[in-house]
Amino acid sequence: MIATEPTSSSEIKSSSEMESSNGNKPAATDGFHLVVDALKLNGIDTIYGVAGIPITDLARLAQAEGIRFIGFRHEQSAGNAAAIAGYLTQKPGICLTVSAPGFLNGLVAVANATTNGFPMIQISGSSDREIVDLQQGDYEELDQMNAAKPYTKAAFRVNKPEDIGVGIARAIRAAVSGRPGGVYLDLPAEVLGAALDANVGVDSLVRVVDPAPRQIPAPESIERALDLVASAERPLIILGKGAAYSQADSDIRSFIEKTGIPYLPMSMAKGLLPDNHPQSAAAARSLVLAEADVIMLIGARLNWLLAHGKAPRWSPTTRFVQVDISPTEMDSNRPIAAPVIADIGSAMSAFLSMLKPGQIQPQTAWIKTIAERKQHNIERMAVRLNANPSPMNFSSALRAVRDFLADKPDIYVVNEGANTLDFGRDIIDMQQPRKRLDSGTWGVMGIGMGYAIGAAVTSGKPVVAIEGDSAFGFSGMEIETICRYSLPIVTVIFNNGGIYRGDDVNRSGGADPSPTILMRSARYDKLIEAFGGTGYHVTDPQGLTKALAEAVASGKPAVVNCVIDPTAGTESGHLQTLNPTSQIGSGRK
Ligand code: ADP
Ligand code: TPW
Ligand code: MG
Repeated sequence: MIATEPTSSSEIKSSSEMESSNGNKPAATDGFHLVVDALKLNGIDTIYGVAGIPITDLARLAQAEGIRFIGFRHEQSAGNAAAIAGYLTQKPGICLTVSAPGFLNGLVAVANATTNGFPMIQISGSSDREIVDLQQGDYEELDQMNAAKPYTKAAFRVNKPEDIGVGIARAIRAAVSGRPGGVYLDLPAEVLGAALDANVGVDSLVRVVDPAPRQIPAPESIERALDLVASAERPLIILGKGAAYSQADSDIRSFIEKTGIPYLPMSMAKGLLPDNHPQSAAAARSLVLAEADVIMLIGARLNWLLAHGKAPRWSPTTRFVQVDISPTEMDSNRPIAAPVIADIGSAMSAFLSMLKPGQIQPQTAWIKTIAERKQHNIERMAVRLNANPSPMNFSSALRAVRDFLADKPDIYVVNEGANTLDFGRDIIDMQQPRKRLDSGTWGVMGIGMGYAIGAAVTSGKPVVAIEGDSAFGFSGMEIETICRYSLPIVTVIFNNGGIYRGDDVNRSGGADPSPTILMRSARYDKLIEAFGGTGYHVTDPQGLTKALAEAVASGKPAVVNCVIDPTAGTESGHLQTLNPTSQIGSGRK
């Protein structure tokens, strides 16, 4: 966590304390130094970014002062790396960008972080206020702070160097307190370059005390929730990525095991309890959503990923407990009978301490019904999983990945695509919390290499990124970044020659490929060879297993071009219902 003790100027070892040359003149500092000092004072050890005017020297200085700088090929990936670093560490990830276009490139990642509840701060250089405000046409001119506001949790601008400390403190608090999110901090070039008396500078810095304060639940809210759950005949717990973020892993597990309630993990909450846990209802998902009478949401929103909690997938009579740090999340889709407003760590320990012995009894009939459905579904899925079609399909390729990862719970899994994502989520079991990182709340493409880099840099652990061929393309150039920093990332590209499928046709009969078609003959494995990494080209599950084993054991960057049957996928993956079908007959069934 971020340092928590108060500070005084005497205890700060500042990069900006320059020796006074004549003993009379006070030593000077400047905006660049103050930014670095403020970040270091608050425990920031890594910056993800792209250098250029006016922040090149900021990046250099940060590196010189011991902050790790990871330089990317595109700001969106730098921002995604910062966001996932924030999710994994509970410290705001920092993304540094140049003005206007660099800023805008990074903004997509900040917006995505805000949507997902990941704490990050985009710090961007900007051009002179007077010129921007009068729209006189500066180099890379843009009113960045106002552009950022609608997409961020908070946006700040620092207008004088002595406010840098406060600006960074406010950005940190905004990013990590309450529901975490993306924050924008605007640093005009003239503020970065402005000189300031070094002592004044040191005194202006702020060490943020308790940036994400615990939010203790009201005891009556815990009691109300326990009473409701105790009255249930068919209770269910849904764990979301807020639960994973909270790092209350052992209390969450104890509560689930003590009460015997079946649970369903949302995709990034997989691994909070191991996926093979007997109480997991993941393999009976439709049944439990439709039939549960009381559902306890823990760090999960009733958004589109849960069909808004609405019929026909959900029972209209289900009653809800919702545990969330954000009070305004309640009743957003379904009425919440028992809201618990708290951080999940505090809520779970309150549940455990207020739970009376025997208050919640395992509901044996319900548990038996779920077990039977699980068994049935697992058997059905096994038929698909164990088949060996040639060419490979999503199931047979993912079986190889699943089996390879089974005894390596430490490995991070990044996953994006449509079919590649949907099958990947269902087939690959997770055993540890926060090891699965995916397209998240927006179902966005382009997070792959950024998340992989953020996870590898913060953890030092290996990452396997399972990418649709389209998904990979959004951040593919970061393969060079991965090689430049020699990160232990193995990127497996499920190459089915397109978005969803590789066999779509041009309805005009013309020579251009269909809008969803990509090059099936593409040799993504050769891309990484240009940067000194290792490429593999595989066409069957055995080849995939072998490539994974070799690449992961090497600890070096690798790309596996994994050839998948172009006819294996479905349009929009599992989201066909969201796809309006054309009235003019061009829609794929
Ligand atoms: P999922 O997509 O996995 O269902 P969401 O991102 O929709 O998860 O929901 C996460 C929820 O968790 C958000 O409503 C957020 O406010 C909440 N949350 C995040 N961190 C915490 C925390 N530390 N304590 C309590 N709630 C949290
Ligand atoms: C930023 C729309 C959703 S899924 C997808 C796109 C382009 C790619 C699916 O093809 P892929 O997977 O990755 O090859 P597969 O296995 O089904 O073949 N732009 C953004 N985000 C989204 N979600 C899209 C476009 C989309
Ligand atoms: Mg594809």
